[in-house]
Amino acid sequence: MNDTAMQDSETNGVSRRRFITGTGSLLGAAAIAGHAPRARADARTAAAPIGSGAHVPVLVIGTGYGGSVAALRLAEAGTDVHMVEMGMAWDTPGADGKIFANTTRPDDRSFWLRTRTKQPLSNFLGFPLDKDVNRRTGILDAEEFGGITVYQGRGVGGGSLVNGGMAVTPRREHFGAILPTVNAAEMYGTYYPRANSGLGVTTIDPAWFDSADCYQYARVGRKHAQRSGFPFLFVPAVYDWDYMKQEAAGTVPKSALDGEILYGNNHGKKSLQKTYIERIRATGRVTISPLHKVTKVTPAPGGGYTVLIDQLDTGGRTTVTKTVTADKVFFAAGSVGTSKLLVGLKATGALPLLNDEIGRGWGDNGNVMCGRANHLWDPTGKVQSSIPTGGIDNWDAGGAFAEIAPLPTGIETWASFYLSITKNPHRARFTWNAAAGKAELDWRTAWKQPSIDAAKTIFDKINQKEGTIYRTDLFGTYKIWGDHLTYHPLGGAVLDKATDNYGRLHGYWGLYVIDGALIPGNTSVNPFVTITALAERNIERIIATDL
Ligand code: FAE
Repeated sequence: MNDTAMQDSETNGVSRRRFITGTGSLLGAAAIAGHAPRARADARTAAAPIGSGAHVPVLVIGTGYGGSVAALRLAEAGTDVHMVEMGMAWDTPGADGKIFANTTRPDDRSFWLRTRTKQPLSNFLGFPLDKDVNRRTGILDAEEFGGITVYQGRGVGGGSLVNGGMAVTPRREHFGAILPTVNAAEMYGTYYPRANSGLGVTTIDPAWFDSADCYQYARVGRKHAQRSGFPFLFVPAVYDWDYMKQEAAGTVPKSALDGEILYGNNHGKKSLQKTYIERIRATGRVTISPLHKVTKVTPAPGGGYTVLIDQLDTGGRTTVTKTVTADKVFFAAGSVGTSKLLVGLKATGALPLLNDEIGRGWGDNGNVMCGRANHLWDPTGKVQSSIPTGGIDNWDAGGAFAEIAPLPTGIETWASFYLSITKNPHRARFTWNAAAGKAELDWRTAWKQPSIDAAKTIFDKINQKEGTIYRTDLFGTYKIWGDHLTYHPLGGAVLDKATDNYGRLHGYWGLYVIDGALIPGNTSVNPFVTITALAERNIERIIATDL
C-alpha cells in the first residue's frame, strides 16, 4: 500500500492526536501481491498524510535530528505537531524481505531520483563501480552542486538512516570555535549528555574490539597510527554492540557484518526511528507525512503561515499540491534543504524580511577521504564491521581528525581507509538563480586543498614510517583523494546571524531553524551529536518563552 492510494479516503477523518504515516514503500506493489511480508502496522499508525486545508499548531519540515528533537519536546510539552518529510517512511520490506538494500548491491531503494548510482567510492582496482538503477525516491541523495557532491539521507529519520552512526562529542576546548555564542558549560553540563542519552550512544567493549575479526582493519589502523606517534581513540556509536557480537557469533541476521550501512541497516543500528521517533510515536501528539515536500512558506492573512506541500509518488512526481496553515514552522530540512528553501523564499518575495545572512556560512566539515595500500603481512580482513569505532586525533597539531573507516567489500583488500574531518577555513554561500528557479552553492573544488594538506599531516607520516603508499584506485584512475564530496553539510542559516541565539529566524515571529544549518561549517568531529544537542538547547528555550 502506498500513501498516495490512501490519501483521499482517510485524510479528513484523521485525529491529530494519532501518529500517522504512509508506508511510502518502493516495492509496495510486491507487498500487496504477497511476494513480501508487510511490516506490522503500529496500532496508532495509519496510512494517511496531512490533508489540504489542514491547520496545525506546529509544522516541522524534515524528520532528521533537529526535527525529531523539536517534535518530541514540543509534543511532551503538550503541543500537537505535524512533521513533513520528502523521503519515504522506510517501514515496509521489499521483494527480498528486507527494508534496506545492501551497500555492496545497490538497487532502486538506494538513491534519490537517479538513473545511475553515484557511490562515494566510485572505483575499485581502477574499475568503475556505478550501475544503472530505476529512478525512485531512494534513501541516499547525492546532490550535486558546482564544486561538490553533498550526500544526505532521505526518509523518516533523515541522515540517521544512512549514516555511519559515529556519535562524537567535540573536545570541549574546541567548542568556542564551533558555536562561539553558545554557553559551553550548559552544553557540556546538560545538552550534550541529554543528546547522547536520547540517541543511545555507547562505546565498543575494548576487550571485544581487541579480539573480533571484524575489527582487524581498525586494529591495523590503530597500530599504524600509534607507531607514528598519533593518539588513537575509540569513537562512540549508535549501534547495539550486543547485537553485533551475536552477528559475529552467527546467531542473528547480519547487518553491520554484512556490509549494510549507506543505504540503511536492517538490524542493529539505533537510527532515529528507534530512538527519538519511537518516543515521538508514544506521545500520540505527532503525525508524520512521508513523501511530502515543502515548497513554500509565507505569512498567512489571518496570522501564522501558509505552507505549500507537494505530495510525491515513488517516481518523484507530484501527485497533488496541498495548502496548509501552521501557527509556527520549524525548518529542519538539513543544512542544504533549509538553506535552499530559505534563500528561495527570501528571493521570491515569500519571506522578504529574512536578513542577508540567509545562505551564508556553509561548510563541508572539512571532509576528505583516502586509502593506503598495506603490505601483504598487514591484511585488514575479509569481514569488516561497517560501523567505525576508532579515530586518529591530530586536530591540534595538523587540523585533522581521521576516522578509521571500513571497506566492507567481502574480500581481502590490504587497504586502510579513512574519512578525515579537517580544519578547512573555506565557507560557501547559497544564492537564488532566478532564471533557473533554483538555489546554487558557490563551493569550489580547489577549496578542498587545505583539507588534503591537513590529512597529509597524518598519512604522509604513516606511509613514511610503514614504507607504504596511498591507494590511487578508489576515487577514479590514479586519484588519491576523495575530495569531491561531503557527508557533513553544515551552515546556511547560522545561529546568531540568520537567526537569534536560539534559532528564531530574524524578520518573522514563529519561524525557526533547528538543524545543521545553524552550525557555521565545521564541528571538528562528526556532527550529529552536536546538531542534536544544540536542538535540545534551543527547543527548551523556545518552549519556555514562545509557546
Ligand atoms: P537531516 O538528518 O539531513 O534531516 C533533514 C530531513 O529533511 C531529511 O530527511 C530530508 O529528506 C528532509 N527534507 C529536506 N528538504 C525537505 C523539504 N523541502 N520538505 C520536506 N522534507 C525535507 O538534517 N554524522 C555523524 O555525526 N556521524 C556519522 O557517522 C555520519 N555518517 C554519515 C554518513 C553518510 C553517508 C551521510 C550522508 C551523513 C553522515 N553523517 C554523519 C551526517 C549526519 O547524518 C548529518 O549531519 C545529520 O543527519 C544532519 O541532521 P539534520 O537534522 O540537520
